[in-house]
Amino acid sequence: MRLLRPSWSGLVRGRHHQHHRRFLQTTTSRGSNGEREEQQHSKWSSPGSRSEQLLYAAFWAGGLTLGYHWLTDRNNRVLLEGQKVPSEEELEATARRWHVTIRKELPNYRAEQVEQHNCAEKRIWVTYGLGVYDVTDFADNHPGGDKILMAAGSAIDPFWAIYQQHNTLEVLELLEGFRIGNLEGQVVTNADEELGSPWSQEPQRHALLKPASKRPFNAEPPIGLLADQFYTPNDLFYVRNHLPVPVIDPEDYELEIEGGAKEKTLTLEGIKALPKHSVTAAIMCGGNRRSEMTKVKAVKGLSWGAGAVGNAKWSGARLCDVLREQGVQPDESKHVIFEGADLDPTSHPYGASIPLAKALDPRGDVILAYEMNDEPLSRDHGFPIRVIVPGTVGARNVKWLTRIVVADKESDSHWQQNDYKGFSPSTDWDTVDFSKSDAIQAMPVTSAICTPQPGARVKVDDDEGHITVRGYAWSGGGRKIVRVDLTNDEGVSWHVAELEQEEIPDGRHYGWSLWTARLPVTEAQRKAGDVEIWAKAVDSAYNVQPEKFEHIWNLRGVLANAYHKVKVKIV
Ligand SMILES: Nc1nc2c(c(=O)[nH]1)N[C@H]1C(S)=C(S)[C@@H](COP(=O)(O)O)O[C@H]1N2
Ligand SMILES: [Mo]
Repeated sequence: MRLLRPSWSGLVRGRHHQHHRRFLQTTTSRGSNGEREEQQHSKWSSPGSRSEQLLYAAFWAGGLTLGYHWLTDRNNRVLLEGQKVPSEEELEATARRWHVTIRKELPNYRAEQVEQHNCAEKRIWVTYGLGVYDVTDFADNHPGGDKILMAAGSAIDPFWAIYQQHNTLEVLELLEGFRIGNLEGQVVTNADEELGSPWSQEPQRHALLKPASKRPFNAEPPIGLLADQFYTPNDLFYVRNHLPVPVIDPEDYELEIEGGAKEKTLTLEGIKALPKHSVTAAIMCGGNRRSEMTKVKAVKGLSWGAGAVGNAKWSGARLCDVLREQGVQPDESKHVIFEGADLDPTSHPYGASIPLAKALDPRGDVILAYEMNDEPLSRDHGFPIRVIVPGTVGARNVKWLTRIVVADKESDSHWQQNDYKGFSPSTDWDTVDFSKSDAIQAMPVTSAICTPQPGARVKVDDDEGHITVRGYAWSGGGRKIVRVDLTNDEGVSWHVAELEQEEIPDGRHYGWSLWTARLPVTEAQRKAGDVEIWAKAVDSAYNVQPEKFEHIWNLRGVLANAYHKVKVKIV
């Protein structure tokens, strides 16, 4: 199969100047709003130790996926000695300038010279922009530090180009402390669009999708629009990419299937020739509403509002049909692993898995989708094929699906093993053991108020003294929403919303429910002007949202399903 993939996988292995140059060219347009936002949402109470910072830097410089999550939100500051405490802006400006600044007091090195320093014995050098850095101590100080060898003797820019979350002020500052020279004969241009940059082939996006991070692209629509339509318009559907979007020629597309009696490869036409099945399913990111949880205490991860969810009609072939045809037998202990065409810098594809039981269950409605709301999938949403696992956390709905494996074990991907798991509020980054928690599959019940928006000036309906509130509710595992309760007096009185939902039996109810509630506003509230509205949904198992985030807080900020609370002004 010939897949046109963004081309860093070769670059990682390569050690040539050509590559240096290409890497360099991606550096000038860094510093997007996304990471600034992340920093704002993530004040850590105490700065880490120096060695901790080195550890993070080692991970980062190696482009290790595990590391980038750790690094993302560290807001610790490393001040160079003798420096007075500068303002945030000054620091930012300085840090951003460093890698494009020639430091005259330091020697110049050619790329070939840097290349020699590719192991601890010869010292480990890397370049970033115009800077040459000796990062040997990063590698020495931590067992995982050997990951830095991937960048040893070459540029770390491509890692940043892919995981731009690393491109934080504190890391820039830390790195500059290891600067030993300038890279000779390099021109820094802004050529992200240049062929060969992993980001040169990103699709156009709707202007209303507000990025939480630009590279990889992660964005949600304005929440105020979310409850306008039962089916979220495709181009406003949130996008959650961990890597650059792969370019796939539908003619060349092939899906490998391993498991059962035979191995098989399906073409796009082959998949389309199978019986077509449609399912309405909401897809929700495990990090949806993280920005509310992080207010209790900082968590690591993209700062999603309540818009990392959308509802669509998905159409394609049923996975159970495909697996049965292969002769796959039910086995409660097995898993189905999915791989995408998007590769990380170590050439590992995005991957995730689900229990085989879910995949084989006709009522599980797992499909190999090629249509979203009756249109071909867009590139951002997984063109030409993605797996839809209704009722299951977004992360398992693998896009750009290229491989399905029936296996004895779960996917060993980072995203299955070391991410998208819940923990106790008392678990911190020193005590966390990802192997001890189950991977999130079915999502818990949640809801959000879409209108009015926080801070909105809401007019009271004159005749009846009500305000109108609208939003969405959803629960995982096919559990239908049975009720949404609202209060504007901190739970003294509750008002049941009217639901708009599909008539699908419980257990197989995968779409979201939109709801509308009319809340009476008292004279006192009118006078005071401020009202806080709370929403909580109840699913068919009578599971209900927890009241507050304090008791469900977890270090990755997933499963953020406490009551949604919105303060508005009554006018
Ligand atoms: N191949 C691939 N599949 C993927 C991802 C990815 O980065 N690569 N992100 C996952 C996550 S975490 C989510 S929440 C959903 C988002 O789907 P969407 O972008 O279509 O909304 O896709 C999932 N599938
Ligand atoms: Mo996600």
